[in-house]
Amino acid sequence: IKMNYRDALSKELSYALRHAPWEYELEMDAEGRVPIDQLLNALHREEHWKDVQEADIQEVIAKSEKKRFELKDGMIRAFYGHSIPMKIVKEEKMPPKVLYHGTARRFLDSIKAKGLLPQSRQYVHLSQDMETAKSVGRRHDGTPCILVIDAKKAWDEGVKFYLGNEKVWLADWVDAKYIVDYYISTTS
Ligand code: HQG
Repeated sequence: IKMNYRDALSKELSYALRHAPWEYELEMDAEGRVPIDQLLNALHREEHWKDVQEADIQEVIAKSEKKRFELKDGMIRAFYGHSIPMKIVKEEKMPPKVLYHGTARRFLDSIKAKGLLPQSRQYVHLSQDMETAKSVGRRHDGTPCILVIDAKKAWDEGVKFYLGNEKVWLADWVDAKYIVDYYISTTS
């Protein structure tokens, strides 16, 4: 399938699985999984997706630079990014010692005052490495800011962390006291 079709399908999957499963009449389990057949049937009702096949979704997953979805045992889910009212249950896990968060310079004052908030999503999204954080931040600001989070200290003090995928970590809220450093990324 063509790149444009793949990208559009990826966005459609994100929308259905993260933000609006009811528009597709999907029955989502506690971890955010829905039966792939249910999703395909819903997509087939739309003219644009009438021919989409499970193999196309497999191709979206295989060729994506980010690990956004899991397709396993006839079920598909988004690993992170949810905004629906039902809070998706994520696996609690000990984080690496340090995590990063890429954001916009214009959010810094508010972040210093209130800590990292999930905003429109269910969880705060943190990155395993600075490069990933930089690309996340660039979605909000051409010259993004990378915050360094002392995840070990937070974990030791009882803050819960959850696994999104290998590069994306989740938390309910990150107190500003755990932001120990930050960089403004002037290079690409
Ligand atoms: C900011 C993408 C003001 C926060 C990415 C961020 C990620 C605050 C923005 C995933 C704040 C929310 C999520 C506070 C946090 N005051 N602003 N107190 N606390 N913020 O898009 O983390 O491509 O909802 O810094 O790669 O940017 O979709 O979250 O800038 O993994 O798969 O509020 O989505 O993945 O923005 O991105 P977002 P995010 P996909």
